[in-house]
Amino acid sequence: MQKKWWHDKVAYQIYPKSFMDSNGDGIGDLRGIIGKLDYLKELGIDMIWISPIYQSPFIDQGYDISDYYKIAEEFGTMEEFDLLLEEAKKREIQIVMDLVINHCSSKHEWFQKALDDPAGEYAEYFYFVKGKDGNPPSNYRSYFGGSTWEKVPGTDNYYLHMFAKEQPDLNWENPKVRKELFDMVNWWLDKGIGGFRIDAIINIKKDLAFPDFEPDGPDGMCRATKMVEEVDGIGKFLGELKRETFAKYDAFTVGEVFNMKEEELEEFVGEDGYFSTMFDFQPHILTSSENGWYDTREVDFLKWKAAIFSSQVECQDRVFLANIIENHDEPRGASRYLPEHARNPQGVKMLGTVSILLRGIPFIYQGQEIGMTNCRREDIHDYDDIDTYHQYQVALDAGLSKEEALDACYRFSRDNARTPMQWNAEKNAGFTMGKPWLAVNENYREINVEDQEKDPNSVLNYYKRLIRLRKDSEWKEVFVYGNFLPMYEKDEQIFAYARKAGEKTAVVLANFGEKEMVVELDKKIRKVLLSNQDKMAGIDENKVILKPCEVVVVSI
Ligand code: TEU
Ligand code: CA
Repeated sequence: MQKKWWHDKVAYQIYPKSFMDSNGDGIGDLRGIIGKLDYLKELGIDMIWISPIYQSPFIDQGYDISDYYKIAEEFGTMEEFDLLLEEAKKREIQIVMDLVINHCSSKHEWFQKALDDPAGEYAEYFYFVKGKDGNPPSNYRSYFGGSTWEKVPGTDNYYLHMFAKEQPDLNWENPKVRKELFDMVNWWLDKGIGGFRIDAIINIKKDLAFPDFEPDGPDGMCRATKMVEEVDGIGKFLGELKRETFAKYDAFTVGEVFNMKEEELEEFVGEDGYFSTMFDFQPHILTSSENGWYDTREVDFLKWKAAIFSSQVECQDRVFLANIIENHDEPRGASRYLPEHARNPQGVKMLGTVSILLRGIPFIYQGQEIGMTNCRREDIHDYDDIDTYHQYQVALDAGLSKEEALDACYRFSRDNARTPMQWNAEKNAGFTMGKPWLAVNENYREINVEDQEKDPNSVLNYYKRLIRLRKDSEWKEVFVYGNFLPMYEKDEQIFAYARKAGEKTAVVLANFGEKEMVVELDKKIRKVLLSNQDKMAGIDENKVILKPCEVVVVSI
């Protein structure tokens, strides 16, 4: 495999609104991030993906951009962004921006001009489509509920929005739109950013006939992703995007790709793929239900392990994945992938280990490194996220009680990952001197950076050792490029795999179960490379005793 500068990096996702507030307005900002670069450097981070910081009305928390060339005043100024870039470079940290080009904000001047003249050239920047007998052009349900079609005032046209009605989809069929977007991407790359995380990109290709599909819910509509899955031709757009932008800068790109056609994997992220890599979401979509969050299943350990193992085995000779436990759209891993008895610091260290030593670029989400958890709210109005309000209503419409609907939000709300970063045990977890835009998780007194920095056995200090092992000069080749070899696949407690390059083999052994286990290896154990125990239960020639929540990495 041709080596690339990003292959051996350890990445960290910052959700800027919740990371660190430097000016007391309760909203995280760029100066807050600058102040934490040393913390991230010490953690072992080489690359930071920052969720959108462009000008936005924040209907969808910045994923609705009203000016691609401006920094949202809530986060700071372009000068502060340039300072962030410079300070990151000094620490050999690459900055990766979030690229949201399937849609923009309805406040964007393109859309405002389109509304002013629905027959003019800017209407062509979007999908303005005639209704059918006074109804929307098709029966698609948006990601956030309701029709994907909104009336264009004063006309019998509708405009398409896969997400919120304040996020009109950009018309990629229009070469003027593609040129505007490519120019913008190159403008940011010229500033010296390392690359982009590419938002919701699978949605950019539409079936222009907008056919109806069999309804899949009580609202008589069909999920819009059905159209996305059925239509061909996205490659034309993505190939042009890469040629006209990323390829010119050797930029790193990581696709947020759901609903991709299996057979298109290499096209997307192979050697000459549209993107450098893409997130492996197989473990995350395992439990989701098309009916909604209320209908999701608990994680089944064997299925979860199988999902990770099959991604690793299927991809390792073909593409380079990016692995996550959580992100700004997903529940906290510590509250999702750990069985009840393992929801403790040892379990969190174990979960981090089995994920971060996989083949592929690890992306750590802010707060994951200290074991932040989901946050239970007493009332739906304690939530902010547009998708949470939508899913709460879906649960009520399905006949659940308010308590049950609220419990579904507790388990799946995107706000679980958006509670302020917990820096210390002071007021508002040290995130802000003001009133946080979203209330902190009350467990910040037990889970915070400051306390964990002082405790050699903390999750944070374990994560530092874990990342150091992954980057250790003796083991780097193994963990970055080494083969992935599944082990104990059918075992209902053990999560184990080997990583092998040349003559060097490391084995990861973890006990997710409630009983002590003896694990036998077919080779002699040479050395313990990492353990989450200050004293291991037992180890001899080719056997390891693993207590519940115990993880160990050995060389054989
Ligand atoms: O998410 C794209 C996406 O597929 C979402 O529908 C995601 O699956 C959902 O939010 C899970 O609840 C991206 C961003 O990550 C998300 O934050 C934005 O809301 C969305 O695009 C629109 O930009
Ligand atoms: Ca602020």
